[in-house]
Amino acid sequence: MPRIIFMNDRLVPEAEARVSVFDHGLLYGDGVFEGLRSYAGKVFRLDAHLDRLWASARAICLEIPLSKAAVAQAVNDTLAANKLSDGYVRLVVTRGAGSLGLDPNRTRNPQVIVIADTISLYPREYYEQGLAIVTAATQRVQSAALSPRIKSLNYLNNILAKLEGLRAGCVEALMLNHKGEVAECTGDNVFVVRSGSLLTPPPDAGILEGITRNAVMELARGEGIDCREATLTRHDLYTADECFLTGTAAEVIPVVDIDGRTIGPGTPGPITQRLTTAFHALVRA
Ligand code: PXG
Repeated sequence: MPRIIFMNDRLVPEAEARVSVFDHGLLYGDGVFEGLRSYAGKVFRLDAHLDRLWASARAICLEIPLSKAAVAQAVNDTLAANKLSDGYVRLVVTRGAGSLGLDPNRTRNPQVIVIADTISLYPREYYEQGLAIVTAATQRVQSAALSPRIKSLNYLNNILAKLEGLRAGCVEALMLNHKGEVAECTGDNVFVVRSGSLLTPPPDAGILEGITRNAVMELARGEGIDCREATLTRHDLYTADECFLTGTAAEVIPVVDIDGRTIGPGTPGPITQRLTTAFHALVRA
């Protein structure tokens, strides 16, 4: 079934959804994006995703030529046009077509694109048994070079780390910042449980402030679990009682092995399981 894509102001069949080879999104990775999910016909935290998209755009001086309300409508229309009630949405805003050369002032027409598709999930056994991950040698880019808080079309830093993970037989890889502190995984945030407290690196560790991360922190507090941001080292992860990752695609996924060290008893822990259950209830609420 060919998909229906939203491009700028209308829905078009996949075959007609085209961007210029002169688009700076293609030429330089100059643009921003979001990955969203809908559950039972409702997009999870749509406003938070739009706020983050607008913040990313602002940080790169990119003016999105539509209102947030119009983009929200486009997201819902695209899901409906593709008859998806449980789906994955990729929202992309490119700098638009321009002359060769970096100058963003010599571009026109930023492209606003909404793609809706089925979501390809990690196999069930990963959730039941937990993931093994490795630390990538590729560090997170320093914020002074390119803030990891910008969800830009420039994902090579994460892709290089992902390649390292895949070469080691792992579907995710842990990334450290330039100080050697734990930042996040290539497309997921990281949490540990230590003595009953839930800990996750702060935004200034060089992370994307995940929407799933924030939802899980709220859920933990609602469940009476002490939850805070903390600077973490690999040692903290190796010696944690539990570890899990969060992300739009992965939701909450347990980690039971990091760089060959077994985490806790090597099975998904009780707090991880509680938060997984609470997250499933939240997205369907
Ligand atoms: N860190 C990074 C670097 C990410 O790219 C997250 C954390 C988790 O954030 P959310 O807001 O999703 O909880 C991400 C999110 C994809 C895809 O298609 C990638 C993400 C999310 C959804 C889909 O690769 N990355």
